[in-house]
Amino acid sequence: MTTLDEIRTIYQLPFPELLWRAMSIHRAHHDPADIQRCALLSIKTGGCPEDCRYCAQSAHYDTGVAPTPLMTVEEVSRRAQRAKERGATRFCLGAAWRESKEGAPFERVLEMVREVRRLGLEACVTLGMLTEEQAHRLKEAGLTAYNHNLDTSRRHYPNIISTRLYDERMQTIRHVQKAGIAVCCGGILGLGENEEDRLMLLAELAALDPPPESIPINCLVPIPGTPLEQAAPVDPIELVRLVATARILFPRARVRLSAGRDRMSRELQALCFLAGANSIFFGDTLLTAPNPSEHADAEMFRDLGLPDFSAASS
Ligand code: SAM
Ligand code: DTB
Ligand code: SF4
Repeated sequence: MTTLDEIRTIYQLPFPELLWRAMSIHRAHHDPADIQRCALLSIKTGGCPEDCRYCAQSAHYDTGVAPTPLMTVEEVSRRAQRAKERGATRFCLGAAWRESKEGAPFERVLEMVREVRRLGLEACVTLGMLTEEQAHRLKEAGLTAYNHNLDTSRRHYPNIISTRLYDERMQTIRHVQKAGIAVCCGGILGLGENEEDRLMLLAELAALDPPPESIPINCLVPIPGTPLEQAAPVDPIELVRLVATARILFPRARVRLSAGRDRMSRELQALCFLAGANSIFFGDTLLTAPNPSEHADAEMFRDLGLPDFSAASS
């Protein structure tokens, strides 16, 4: 197991050394030109009972996000086909739930997963807390990965969310692992945490067995109406250091440069890809917040000489 001291030593290496190590490990395990494109769809937006202080969808804050009912399987199918045509290989479905519902809504989500798999896409869902039984049923439906973020360090967590415990997150992750589904688990930078908190989050991820298959690194998208609307932006060099450290600690994982790319320069994103980020969300919106336009991403990929984005721009 990697200790916090070891993680800190890596993170604090001189920048060129850190980047070189991350690049070497990246190349040993991946084609560095292969950046996974994930499409993201909110299948049930807003009205969430949790009080996550960063979230546009929490019912505790007045963010102007109108709650919607659960989407139909037909609509999900249409969106997934469109995403596939634009070069997505993974389709991610998000629901603003505290825990996954039983009965008809859950059956519908299972059907959505089957449909996404039928289209030949990887399927990932994020539905809040899951029971062991629900995890098994998702596995049977063909689910590729379950996204459940730890968000921040255990000690900073209560400052961000008061309606659930870190250990409840851990328990859902265990249920997912037990069902044989890959875990997608990461966090958010810019929640008022310090460097140590970020490294502690990486240590929590490193203690998972098996390690996460993918690690989303989100930068806070500040949402007007939430307690974190005025949070300071993440320092770009700190972001690159964290991506590089994650790459070194998790050689095989997809490190996903997730929310917040709309406020990043192309140069910063390019540095993140050098440091080992090899997955993005693409499409004009994330769940509720803006993402770079498909056109801007296609252009960036073309300029970086990264393959296969041409279909998206035509
Ligand atoms: N309700 C489920 C849950 O919380 O697990 C699934 C949906 S939730 C929106 C998925 C993840 O999106 C959160 O765990 C958080 O890491 C990320 N997220 C939400 N709002 C964000 C924001 N404003 N900026 C960056 N990341 C955000
Ligand atoms: C993840 O780590 N980031 C995505 C996905 N998993 C579900 C969500 C980002 C949400 C950004 C805020 C919004 O769109 O409301
Ligand atoms: Fe609800 Fe998820 Fe948003 Fe928290 S992050 S308020 S659980 S939708």
